[in-house]
Amino acid sequence: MDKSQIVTKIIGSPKNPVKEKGRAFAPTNIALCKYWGKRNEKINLPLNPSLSISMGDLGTKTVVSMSDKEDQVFLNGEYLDPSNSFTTRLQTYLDLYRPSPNTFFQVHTENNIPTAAGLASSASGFAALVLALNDLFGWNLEQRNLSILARIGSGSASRSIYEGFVTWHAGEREDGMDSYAEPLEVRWPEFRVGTLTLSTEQKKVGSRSGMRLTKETSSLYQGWPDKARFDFNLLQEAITHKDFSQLGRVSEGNALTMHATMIGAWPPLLYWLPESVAHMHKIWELRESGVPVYFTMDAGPNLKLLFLAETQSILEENFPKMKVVVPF
Ligand code: 2P0
Repeated sequence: MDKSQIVTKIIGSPKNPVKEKGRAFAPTNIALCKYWGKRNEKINLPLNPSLSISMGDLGTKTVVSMSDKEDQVFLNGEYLDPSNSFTTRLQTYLDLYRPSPNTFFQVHTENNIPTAAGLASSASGFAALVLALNDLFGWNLEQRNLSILARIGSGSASRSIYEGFVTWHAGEREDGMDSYAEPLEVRWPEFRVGTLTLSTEQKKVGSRSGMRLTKETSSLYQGWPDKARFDFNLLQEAITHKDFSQLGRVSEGNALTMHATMIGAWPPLLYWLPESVAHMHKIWELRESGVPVYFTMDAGPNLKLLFLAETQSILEENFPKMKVVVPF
């Protein structure tokens, strides 16, 4: 099954817009149980379930309309050259929704994620685009189908359709119709995520090729899907009972295990910088001294701290550059 067959299954054949402009916002998200490795690369089907927290009002706002000449993409108010890789990736995705081959789109997309924060924007970007298209074409799709359409743009975008804690089921079907995200009905207003930006350099190996390399060459990868399934269940339990230390332990262990699989790849994939490791030690020392703080890391050198409101001031003292996100 390819992307266009999935789109046809969900929206039927492409239709004309029902309004002039479609608008939407979607939050970015940080995984506590990571998505790492695909069972199908064409339609982004994961080998393991994942669980994330959406980052409140940090994310992407998108406005989409039709245009008669050519596709036009504006990022943060700036027109992008048609050869820009952001534009071409978007165009390939928009091909799935054109009412006819000579209809074009104008897309205005704005990220309020500080570009230096080390927070992925493809997740909120594809989720906001799908939600804006749903508005433009009047599809009135249920969220599960919106999540599937976002997933075929970028895996982690399936989770950015929702706020709060979100689970993404790996699914088993070849067409991926059982691989969608759903929100957990738990609000945790005291929950905090602190972002520590240690480097803003463009990474040499992106997530997409990093996942493939790890799956194909790391002998440690074998154990990953089972470990992730186990952590996924423990995290759901921790969230349901608001057990912060279980949430922190499992999230930190899950991130470190994912990184261990990458380090075991060949050529080795090590996203950490010396500063990343220095900050890990600092967090472990603080924890030893009784401060309940944990971290998670994605495909990059930056750390995201997990803590509760009651420890915010002590952590701000220890990490003056940390930016605090309040997800609820
Ligand atoms: C995650 N990451 O769960 C994991 C942890 C990076 C590390 O999802 O190929 O950009 O578009 O499906 O979603 C990044 O992968 O990859 C990612 P594609 P995506 O957040």
